[in-house]
Amino acid sequence: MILHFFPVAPNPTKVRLYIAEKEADGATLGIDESLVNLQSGDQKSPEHLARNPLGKLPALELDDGSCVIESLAIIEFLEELHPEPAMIGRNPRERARVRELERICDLGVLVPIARTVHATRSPLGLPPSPEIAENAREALKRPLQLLDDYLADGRSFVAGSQPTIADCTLAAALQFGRFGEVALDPSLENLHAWDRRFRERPSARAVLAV
Ligand SMILES: N[C@@H](CCC(=O)N[C@@H](CS)C(=O)NCC(=O)O)C(=O)O
Repeated sequence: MILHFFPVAPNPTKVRLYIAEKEADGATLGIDESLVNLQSGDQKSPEHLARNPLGKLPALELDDGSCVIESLAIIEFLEELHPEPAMIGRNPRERARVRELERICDLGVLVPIARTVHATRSPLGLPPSPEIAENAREALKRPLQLLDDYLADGRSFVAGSQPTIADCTLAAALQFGRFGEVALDPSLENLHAWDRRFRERPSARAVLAV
């Protein structure tokens, strides 16, 4: 299998962090990586459009040549192939909890951070929009505060005592925020502490560039 990615781009990054976490705990996923340069527009090349007609990353190319697109679908697919270590919970209730947190990290944090970055200093060359940036910064506040409140109980990871896909999505989002200079409120002390801890992990060190 080949994961088509671009460094720092948050959706490929969350998949890469997930793979690195699984492998750090002993799983062998057997995935090669291939860079598609977003800044050169290679995601819109015929070669990549054949993998993902939407012209986006990531795409996981399977051995039969077909591709799984959408970061969360890729992660769920890999988790079914390699259930250990479990990164989406071990029973229906745990899985629901992990998935709800991952959606909060994605829709509540990653998406508004990406909107802010693309509306201020877009690496893809999108035009600046102060209004979009302001709305996205506002939308970010409540989900970040909620995550900070959850982390206040002393848990090591977003969903509890073990890393899950929610940590991967949040770490990918915050990296893109650092890249795009999206300042996070310093009063979110639990969130900042989680971020510092997570970035010390071998998985994060191997994947994160910013
Ligand atoms: N919902 C998709 C979003 C994919 C996406 O927007 N990827 C970005 C990189 S983080 C991309 O490829 N952008 C390039 C473009 O839109 O041209 C997923 O989760 O995979």
